[in-house]
Amino acid sequence: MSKPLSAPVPVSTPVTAKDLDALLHFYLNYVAGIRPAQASKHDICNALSLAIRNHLIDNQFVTEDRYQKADSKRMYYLSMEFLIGRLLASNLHSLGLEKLAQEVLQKYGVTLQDIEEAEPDAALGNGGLGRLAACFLDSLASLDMPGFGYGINYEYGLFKQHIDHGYQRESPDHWLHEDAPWLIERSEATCNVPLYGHIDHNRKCNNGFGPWVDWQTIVGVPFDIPVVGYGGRTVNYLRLYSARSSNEFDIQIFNGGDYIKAVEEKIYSEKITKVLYPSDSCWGGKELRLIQEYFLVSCAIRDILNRHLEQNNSLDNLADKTAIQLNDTHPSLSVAELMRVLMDEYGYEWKDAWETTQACCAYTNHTLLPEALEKWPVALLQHVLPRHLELIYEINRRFLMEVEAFWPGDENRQQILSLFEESHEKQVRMAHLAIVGSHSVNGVAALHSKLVQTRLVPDFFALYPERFNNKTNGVTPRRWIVQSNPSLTHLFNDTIGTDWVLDLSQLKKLEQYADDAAFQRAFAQAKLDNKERLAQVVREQSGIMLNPASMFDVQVKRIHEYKRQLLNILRVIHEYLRIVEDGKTPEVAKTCIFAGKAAPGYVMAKLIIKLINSVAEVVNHDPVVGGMLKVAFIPDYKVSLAEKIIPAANLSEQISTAGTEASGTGNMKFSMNGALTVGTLDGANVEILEEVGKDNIYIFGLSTEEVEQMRLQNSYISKEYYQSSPAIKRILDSLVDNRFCRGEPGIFNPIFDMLLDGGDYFYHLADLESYIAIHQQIDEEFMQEDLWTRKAILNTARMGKFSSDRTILEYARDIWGIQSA
Ligand code: 26V
Repeated sequence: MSKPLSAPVPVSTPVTAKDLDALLHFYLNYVAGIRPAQASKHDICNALSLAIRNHLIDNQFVTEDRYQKADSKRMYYLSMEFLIGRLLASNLHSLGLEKLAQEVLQKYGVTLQDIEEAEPDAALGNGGLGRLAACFLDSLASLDMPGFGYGINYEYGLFKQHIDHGYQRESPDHWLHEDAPWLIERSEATCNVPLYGHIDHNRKCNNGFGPWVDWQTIVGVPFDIPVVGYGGRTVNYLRLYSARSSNEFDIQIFNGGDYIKAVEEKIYSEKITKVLYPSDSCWGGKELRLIQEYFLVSCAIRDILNRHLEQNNSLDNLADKTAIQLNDTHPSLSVAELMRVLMDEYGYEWKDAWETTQACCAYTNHTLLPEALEKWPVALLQHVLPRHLELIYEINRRFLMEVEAFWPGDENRQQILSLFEESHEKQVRMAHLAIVGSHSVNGVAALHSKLVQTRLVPDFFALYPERFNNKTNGVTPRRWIVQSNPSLTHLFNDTIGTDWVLDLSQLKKLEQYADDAAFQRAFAQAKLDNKERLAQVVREQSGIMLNPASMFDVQVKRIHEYKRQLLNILRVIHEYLRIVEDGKTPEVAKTCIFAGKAAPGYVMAKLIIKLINSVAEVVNHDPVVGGMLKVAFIPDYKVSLAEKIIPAANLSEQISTAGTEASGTGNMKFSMNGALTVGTLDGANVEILEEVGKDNIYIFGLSTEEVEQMRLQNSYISKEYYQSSPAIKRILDSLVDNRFCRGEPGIFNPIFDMLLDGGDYFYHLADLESYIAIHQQIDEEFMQEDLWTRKAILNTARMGKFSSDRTILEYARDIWGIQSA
């Protein structure tokens, strides 16, 4: 973390090439202590970022003055993950400083692109949930809205992935080791986080509870990343907290003479923000993760209240001026923390504290998978946060009285709805806490929101129907078109002007060019440029050769059984066997591209990666295939890689089992960039179908209702598909006949067994035949170039709905009550 120098700099805000040049020189020479002539790309990247940062800081002050003058209501987005990726390119673009930077860098003999590529990704998230948070921050700032991110300043982001003999290997991503020029330390806003201790039941405070005593303190130090909106007018911030040990605490022990213990305590405290937890196939119940969540909540609530009190006399009007959005249940301790602070520290009565808490908080659900729903053991909460547990008991007691009034004498309902689950180990259901403590509960796509209401928590929906709503996800067109796809951006700008960047519905105007031969040619050329660019990157980074003339058929996302990368590779095996065993000559040359990380403890997901790599090894070297079918697993998927892969895709694979993918946002990015989707009726695919029309998307497979019916009736028997379909039998047998497991006999048996004897929980075999069939149709249509390009153009033109600007406007209107200022 580099601290900005307090000595005067030549000019604060670079507006001419001369200014920028002087600043760059200053940061290289006097801050980094490097002769500019000897600076590496990394050094230049840092210096340039620091120079640009001055601009952001100036604009941030102006923005804050504007919000204060307007006495704006503010929204705080609490999230354990912000997957922001690289910032130099997007910040330069938002400020309109790209040309200037290019000009100045000539002197250093490097291009702006070289320098942008030297920036490490900030990988402070696992996947969709964290990337959504980053897109939302971009939209909030671009819409001039007072919305701010609160998260954790992990020292290690999501692990780096290497592929070793086809197996995933993980290594740490120590991104903060390198200088982090975008982080601005705000030590003046440091806060104390209490942990452990106990309740003294022998005493009573004014609020009727015994005091929480003997707690230990961890210190939260905030670091701000400026978030600039498109055009540069608004600069909000993302505030990330690092944990430090408390000085008082250390001094006490030091004075006691126990030096080693003091150092141990310090190490323990700092451990809290060391590492991002990879989302696993199931919850671990890990104490450190609970402490991380509380650490974020405690720091954020403290900061929010302090900010409020800087502008207001009391907390009485907190809810008029504050919205707190809980990104999934991870920050849902906010409900208990806000109650605690309002009552224990500010003396509010339960009723007023509760009204304020509910009016401030709102909760977004991002998953229906039972294993991903957070539950914390009561014993653990009792140990770490005794006061919060006591408050949760009281919240539950009062809530169950409401349930009793609504459904008198219905003990079953009480059990279903209770915040506590009485299993072998008593647990708190964090989703229930979030729902009870919020005025709004939303899902992230129309289908998902409906399933939240009908399947996940139907009794809560019956009790509080007005609380539930949908906010279909979106993505920022600034990063996902303008920045990642310059070729297409130029074509759009030349054809319909530039207004679409802040109003994506304008892309509709492209529809009239769908049949225009010149436009089609230019559109197809942009796609080819992107494919060549990707081929070059992949060749340089991992030595894999891609043929840009082939169809790029792409599935990139976290590796998970429900996302069904396995279905995809089974289909690839089928196409391979058709060539080598049935003598079929493929009509379309195809490259099947995969990328994504598996959680380190998720054995099946890691085996699927190995299978993909093993199939690649065989298919890519089989002379009979003659290069007509290729498989490529691109290692270390991350935001900056997505920016290169997505614009290069012809076909986007969105093939989760219906009813399992809450929304998906990759699906939106692909379609905007002119890829056609092959997908199930799941998540936001349903709405993409509505927008682009059934002729411009390839839908296959079981519907949510069909899957549900089959589950209820226990009528899905995967073995029957194996026995009745020769094609399926042949594919599955190839997993165990050592065709793909050279040198490691039997390694894929667990996949074979899971599919046939393990019940195939995600219904791979039920959808395999229709998936194979639709790929046949896709191949035929891909050969008709004009037809394909027309469909691709219509995809792009009709994706206006999926801008995160639209999503944020809906949240602002329906949930937060915030306005542009
Ligand atoms: C679970 C866990 C469990 C272990 C500890 C770390 C951790 C972190 C996250 C999660 C659950 C993540 C849920 C999630 O990422 N949902 C995704 O949200 C996207 C944005 O709404 C949505 O597009 C995806 O469909 C959905 O899977």
